[in-house]
Order: sequence, then C-alpha cells, then structure tokens
Amino acid sequence: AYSYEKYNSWDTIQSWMDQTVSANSNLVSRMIIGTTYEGQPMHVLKLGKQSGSSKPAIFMDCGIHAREWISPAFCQWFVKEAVSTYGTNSQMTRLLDQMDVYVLPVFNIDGYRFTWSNNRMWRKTRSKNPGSTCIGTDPNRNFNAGWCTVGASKNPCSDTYCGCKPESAVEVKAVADFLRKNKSIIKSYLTIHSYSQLLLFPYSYTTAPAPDHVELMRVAEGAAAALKSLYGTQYTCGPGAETIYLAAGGSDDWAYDLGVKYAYTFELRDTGRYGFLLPESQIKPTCQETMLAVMYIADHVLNSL
Ligand code: 0X9
Ligand code: ZN
Repeated sequence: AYSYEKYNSWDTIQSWMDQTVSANSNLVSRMIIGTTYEGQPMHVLKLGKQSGSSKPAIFMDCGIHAREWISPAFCQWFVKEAVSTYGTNSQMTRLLDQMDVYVLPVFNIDGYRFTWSNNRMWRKTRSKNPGSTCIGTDPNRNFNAGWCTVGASKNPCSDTYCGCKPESAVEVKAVADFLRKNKSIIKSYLTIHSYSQLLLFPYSYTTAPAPDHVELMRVAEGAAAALKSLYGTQYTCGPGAETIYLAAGGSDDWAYDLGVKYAYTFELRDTGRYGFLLPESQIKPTCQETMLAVMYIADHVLNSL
C-alpha cells in the first residue's frame, strides 16, 4: 500500500500520481514530457491554482540518480504538502495562487526501476551504448553545460559517463526541451539528490563565480538556516565546483545558463552513515526539514517577481 513514509516502487508512484490528480483536479494536473529509453512515460505534475493566463513557475525534479531514493520520496512529500495545506497554510496558498510548481517525481525512471529489481546501487540511465557492453549514461553529466570537460568520463563503463553527445539521454532531452519551451515562465530550477547535506548552486563546470553568486549564496544560507531550525541538521552551501567538486554537464548549470536564475541542487541526508541507504524512519524528518528550505527559496523567488 502507498505510504509517504516508505520508499515506493515506480508502479506505486504511478498509481499515486493518478490518484493525486483525480482527487485534486482543482490544483493538480499532469502532462507527459517524454518517454524513457525503456518506454516509461515521464509525467510532470503541475501544481497551482488554475488561472486564465500562464503563471511564473518553479520546476523541481527528483531521482536524476537512481539509487538516491530519498529524492523521489521528497517530491512525493512536497506534492502531498501542497495539496493538503493549500488554503490553510498561508505560505503555500500564496505560492500556488501566484505561481505554478512543476514536479517531475522521478527523472531517471528506468534506473529507479533497476534499483528495485536488480542493483540497489545503480546510478545512471539504462540505455545501451554502441560498441560497449556497459549500460547507461549519467544524466547529470549529459546536459550541455561545459559538457564532458571536467569531472565526467568518456568511458561508457564509468558511473559518470557523459554520453556520446549532450542530451543523448532521451530523459535529459525531454527535461531540457521542457525547460527551453517554458523558459520565459520558469524562475527557479530545483533538483533533488542525495547524500551529503549540501545546498549547491552554479557553477560546477568552472570555478568562476556565477553572475548572481552573492544573491544565490544569501538565499542558500537562508534556506539552510530554515532547514536547520527544525532538527538541527547542518547543511553546507556554495557553488558546486568549490563545495563538492568540478563536474560538467549538470542540470543546475545548464538551467542557470538558460536564464533560470534560482538554480539549486539539494544533496539531502545523511553525511554518510547510511548514505544512499537512508532508513525509512528518516524519510519524514528529512522531508519535513527540506520543505522549510524549499519554501524559503520559493518565497524568495515569489518576492523577486
Ligand atoms: O555529482 C553529481 O551529479 C551530484 N552529486 S551526487 O552525489 N548526487 O551524484 C552533484 C551535482 C552538482 N552539480 C553539478 N555538478 N552540476
Ligand atoms: Zn545525485
């Protein structure tokens, strides 16, 4: 049965999406932005009060990396909070009245399914690589942002394989197409990973500071303070290149260079005790504290419209 405090299989997540849309049709609609390598539909949930004209928006994805199970759990939690607190929580109500939030609950669906069926530690997509017996591309090395120049591998057997060309992974192409098509309305791009307790922003493909470095850092620090206020969980904030490592081809850098200023990568709990195998008992506190950080960023985006 479905639970927000358990890790859910792709099939369960799909039926949860169906149910969420039909039970909240005033606030939630669903669109398909593409199809994975193995043929799974990539559904995006659009959260927001209906409006005649198109609203400014935030795009959030979870599950770029298959084994980071807390990430899709957070996207599901966020949707639950949105539909259950809209109309009572003033912050959520203001957000969904004035903006739309597009949520892609699982980016790398094929990889996620593989972590359930075969290999819990799988990271990449599941596409075949011509001339190699190794499978998959790292979606977060496949975006066209300094593609494959640093912190990525040209070897298809590597866990950070950048693909044969930018956007060669159909899942990456689908998300990039969606963001390109909607770039005039998308004000923020949030991408949820694990683990290490970091809040990162561009750049990761260069050590040069982003033009909006000062503002991005200030907002990140505010978000991290909000997160910490609940359970004392400490996050480190900064540009990816300085805070974690130089790595080109990431979605955050690409979205930022497209013109989406508030581009953030979250690395959720923990700092390594359980790593990707974060126990289900930590889903609730992790999602609760992360909500505070995401809503802090959303508030800032809203106030800067
Ligand atoms: O390496 C990554 O893709 C992310 N870390 S993870 O452990 N979840 O794999 C960090 C991404 C930071 N942003 C970019 N490199 N653009
Ligand atoms: Zn990741």
